Amino acid sequence: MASYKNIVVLTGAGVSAESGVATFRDNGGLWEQHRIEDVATPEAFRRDPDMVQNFYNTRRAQLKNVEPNAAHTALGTLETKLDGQVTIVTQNVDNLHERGGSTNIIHMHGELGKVRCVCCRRVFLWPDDCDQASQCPNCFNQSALRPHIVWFGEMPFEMDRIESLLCACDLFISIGTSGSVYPAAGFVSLVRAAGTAHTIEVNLEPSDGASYFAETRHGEAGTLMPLLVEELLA
Ligand code: BV8
Repeated sequence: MASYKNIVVLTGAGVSAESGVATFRDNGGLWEQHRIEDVATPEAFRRDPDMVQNFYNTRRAQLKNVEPNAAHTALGTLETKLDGQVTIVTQNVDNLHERGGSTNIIHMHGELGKVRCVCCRRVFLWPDDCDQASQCPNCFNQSALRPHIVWFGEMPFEMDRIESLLCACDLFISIGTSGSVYPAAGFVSLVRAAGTAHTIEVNLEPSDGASYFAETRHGEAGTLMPLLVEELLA
């Protein structure tokens, strides 16, 4: 395998599946238990903030019971050992990439372990439950803290930086995502339009965007990623 100096890795819920974190669209996934419109939109939060806060409180609590898997730790090793740059752009809101050893991470859809004040817009680490009685530690407003999550209809974080990275990379790897949500699902097209980067999809099954990738490896990320990282570091 060629040697790469500037790798961008996009991850989705599938990279955390073997850690026991529910995905969205697999059997038993989150969107089977809840409608997106009821828990992951600004309108839902305005309509029923307690329902939305509970949805995220439940997932935040689950984070305490899961561990990074071999895919997370393989990516941490890649960042540590590659003679070049590795950037993780994750759609996931869990903290398993951090706990797997990666440090160069962009959480484009936010983070479960943080809340944001809708009044003063400050962001706070928040490992426990958040509800309408929670008070902003900065401006002391009550009922002002929301999950620091990008909901449907909201602009993902750091898009300019992400687009620059995608245009400059020489390898784009997509891991564990169904390719059904934009703008993340369009990243591979942006990489292909920008130049000559190699593109690899690592997914349990072909994603909606599989045909856009120069190379696809189908199977469990926890098995495939250590092998791919070994090739990249050889
Ligand atoms: C925006 C945080 C604009 C919440 C999430 C048409 C074109 C372009 C856009 C749109 C469009 N129609 C509608 C839109 C807008 C919308 C969208 O794309 N909708 C979809 C449904 C069509 N997008 C948005 O709203 C985005 N914002 O467009 O803003 C804008 C412009 C100006 C001003 C303001 C706004 C924001 C979207 C972000 C929503 N938030 N997450 C939360 O977590 O609760 S989305 C959520 O689902 C994830 O973050 C992720 O992004 C997305 C997809 O999930 P995946 O990660 O892919 O997981 P999934 O379960 O689907 O798939 C798992 C995969 O893993 C499977 O393929 C499976 O086979 C595989 N797998 C399973 N196990 C393993 C495995 N692979 C390997 N190993 C395993 N062991």
